[in-house]
Amino acid sequence: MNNRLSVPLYASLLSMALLTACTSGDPTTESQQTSQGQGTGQGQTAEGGNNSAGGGEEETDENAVIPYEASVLVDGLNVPWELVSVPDGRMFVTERPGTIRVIENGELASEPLIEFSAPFNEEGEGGLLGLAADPDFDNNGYLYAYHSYLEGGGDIANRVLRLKVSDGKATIDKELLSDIPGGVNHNGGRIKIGPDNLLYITTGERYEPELAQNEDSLGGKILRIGLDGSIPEDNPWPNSPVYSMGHRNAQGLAWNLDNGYLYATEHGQRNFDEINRIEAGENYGWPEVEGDDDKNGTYQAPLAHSGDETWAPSGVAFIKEGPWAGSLLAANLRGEQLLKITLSKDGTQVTQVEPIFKDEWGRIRNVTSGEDGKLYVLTNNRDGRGSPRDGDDQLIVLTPKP
Ligand SMILES: [Ca+2]
Repeated sequence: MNNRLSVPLYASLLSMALLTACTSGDPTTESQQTSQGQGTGQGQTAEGGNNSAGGGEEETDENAVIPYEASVLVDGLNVPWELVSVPDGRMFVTERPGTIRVIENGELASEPLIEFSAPFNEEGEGGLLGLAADPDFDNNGYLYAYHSYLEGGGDIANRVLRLKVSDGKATIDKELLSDIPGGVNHNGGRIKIGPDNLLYITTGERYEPELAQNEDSLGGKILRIGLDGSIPEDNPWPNSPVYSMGHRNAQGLAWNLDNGYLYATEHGQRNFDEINRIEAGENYGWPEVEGDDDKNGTYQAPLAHSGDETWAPSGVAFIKEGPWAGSLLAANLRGEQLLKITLSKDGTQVTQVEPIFKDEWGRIRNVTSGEDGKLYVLTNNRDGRGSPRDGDDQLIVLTPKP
C-alpha cells in the first residue's frame, strides 16, 4: 500500500504550524467519559485546552493568508452537531440535547423545528447527532436524523428516523433503522445522502472494539440504507446495511461528486486519528491495526493519520468551488482547528495536511460547504470537554475574500 501519506512526511508538514502538541496521554477525541456540563478538571485540561500559549503569533500570520473572511452568523447554540440547508433558504442545526433549530434570514428562530422526547436520550457523546435533508425536500419535506435512545431494557442504542417538515414543525414520520449499538461514548452519528441517493451512516463501537470486526454487528461500521430504510441489493454483505467495517468512531463523511469518491474521518484511540477513502466491503482495521499498519494488505490503511498528535476529527466537507476547490476540510475537536487536506489529482492520496484557524474558536464539531460557496463551521465548547466562552456555541461563516 503506497497510497497514503507517510508519518515522517506528514509530521514534517504538520510541524510548520502545529506547535502545540497535546499528547498528554488521555484517550483522544471523544473517548474520555465526562458528565454533562463542564466535565471533569482532567477533561478540561486535556481536551478543552485553551492553554496552548505557544505558536499564537505564527498562526496569526498563517491565518492572514487564508482566502476566507470569518464572521459569526449565530451564537448561543447548545452543542450543535450538524447543519443542513434546504432550497427555501432555511438552515437546520441539530443540538445534541435534542432540538433542531431553525435559522432563517440569518436569524436563529426561538422555536425549534422539533424537540425530541423519550425514548430520546442524551448522555456523554450521545444525543441528537446527524441530520440530512432529502434531495427532494421541497416536495416531500423529509429530513433524516440520527439520535441515541433508551431501549426497553434501559440500554443505550442509536436509530435513524425520517422526519416530515410541515408548517415550520417536524414530526417523526418513520423509523428507518434502530438498535445501532450505542453507549455513553462512541456513537458515530454522521449521516449523509450519497450521489447514489442512499443514506450513509457512521456508527461507533461503544467502547467494545470487537464489534468493529463483527460483520453481524452494526457497531464500528459505515452503513448504507435506502431513504425508505430498505437495504440496497448491491450492498457488500447480503441483506445487511453494512457498507464498510473496522471503524472505531467515524464522524465525518464527504464525497467528491466529480469522481464519486467517499472520504471519512475517524477518531483514533489516543492518536492515529484517520482520514480514509471508503470503499464498499473494505475493512479499515480497528482494533487490529492503527496508523500505517495494514497487516500486509489485510486492512485498508488510512490516506493520512495524525501520528502522535490528536486531531479528534468530526465533520468533514469536500470543497467544490472557490480558492480551496478540490480539498477536504475537517473539523477538529480536541485539535481546536480545521484541517485543510489536499488530495492528489486522482483522489487516492492525501498530499498535504495543514492546520488552520488553530485555537481561534476552540473545539470545532463540523464544517459544511454551502451551495453559496461559503463554509459553515460549528463550535462545540459546550459539549462537556471544552471551555465555553461568551457566545458559545457559534455558527461561523467563512466567506471567500474578493
Ligand atoms: Ca483504520
